Amino acid sequence: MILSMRWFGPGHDTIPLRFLRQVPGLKGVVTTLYGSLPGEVWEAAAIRRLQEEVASAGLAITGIESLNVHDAIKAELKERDHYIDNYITSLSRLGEAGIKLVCYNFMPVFDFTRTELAHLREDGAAVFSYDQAVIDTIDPGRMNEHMERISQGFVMPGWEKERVRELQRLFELYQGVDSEALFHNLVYFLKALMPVCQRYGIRMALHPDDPAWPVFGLPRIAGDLPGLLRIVQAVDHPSNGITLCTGSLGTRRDNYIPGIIHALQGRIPYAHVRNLRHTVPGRFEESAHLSADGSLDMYAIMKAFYDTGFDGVLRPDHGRAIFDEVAMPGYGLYDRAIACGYLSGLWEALGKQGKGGA
Ligand code: DNO
Repeated sequence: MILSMRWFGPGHDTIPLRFLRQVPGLKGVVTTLYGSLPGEVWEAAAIRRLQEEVASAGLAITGIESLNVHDAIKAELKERDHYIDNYITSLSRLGEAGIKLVCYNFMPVFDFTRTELAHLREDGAAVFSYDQAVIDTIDPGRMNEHMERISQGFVMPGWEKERVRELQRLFELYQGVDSEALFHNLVYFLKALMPVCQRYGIRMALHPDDPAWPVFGLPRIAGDLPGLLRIVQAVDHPSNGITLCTGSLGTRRDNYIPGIIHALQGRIPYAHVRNLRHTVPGRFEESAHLSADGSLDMYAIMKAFYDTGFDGVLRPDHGRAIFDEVAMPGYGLYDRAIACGYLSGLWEALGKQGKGGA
């Protein structure tokens, strides 16, 4: 497993790379050209600059999260082939630079959705939380204002102001796009990408829907095992993979994560590992990574990765805001560093047990 942390790039991330370098066992960062909008072609020079900056801190870019997909592709607009060509050009530039892991999502209009980004827990830690009853009171066309209000001045990934400014228009694009159509649009996109992925050895890693059920009536196709299996089987190529995000899939109590990891063996190039606590149906709050703090069994999850020979990139996901740290919600240093220690500890123990003890 290639332990990594998400880093949003110069000017966007408040955490210096030299701090990340001090996290034990960290191999590199998963990053992106944070200012770029879906559909833009990534310039080779910009990729190189990012790589040089990361390398100068003694780390490597272990993957891209995300290379976002333009809505024309997801909603099958007439310009979709143009945007697919742009995507392929960006992929080939990443491939030329030796970057071989690309995370993306195929959620219409919004990226991940939360009602609070600083929900206070008993111990004073602030976490992301979700309450369907609250979502049901929000006008979908104003969800961007809600996110802006709760994001403490940071631009949250997938919620770029330029894109979500025209939410009403975005919603209109998806009228008539049901989950079946969305699935076929994904398959069309993936089939077009496979030659460039094959050429450079790039592995695409689809991020599951978060939460893993339809929000604001928009279709969702990547929230459970049958949905994910259908996707990997429809384009049956090792480059068509999944980001196994325990926190997204784990929003649904009926998703048994270790079972999903086994069923997708060989098709998981990338893992997001985090925990959350279910409260009442339709409601959850994120927690510390520790199994005892949430509803997911981190040992069973890491064991499933270990037993299936997982050798991809793994990173802790959303951290709690603790120790008065000021950082992008979910992406501070302290709690994610604690998580790295915990996940590395589980992994070391699994490795030593696997070899009959050490
Ligand atoms: C949220 C993240 C998502 C994820 C994208 C992948 O914190 O997990 O923004 O990066 O959905 O494209």
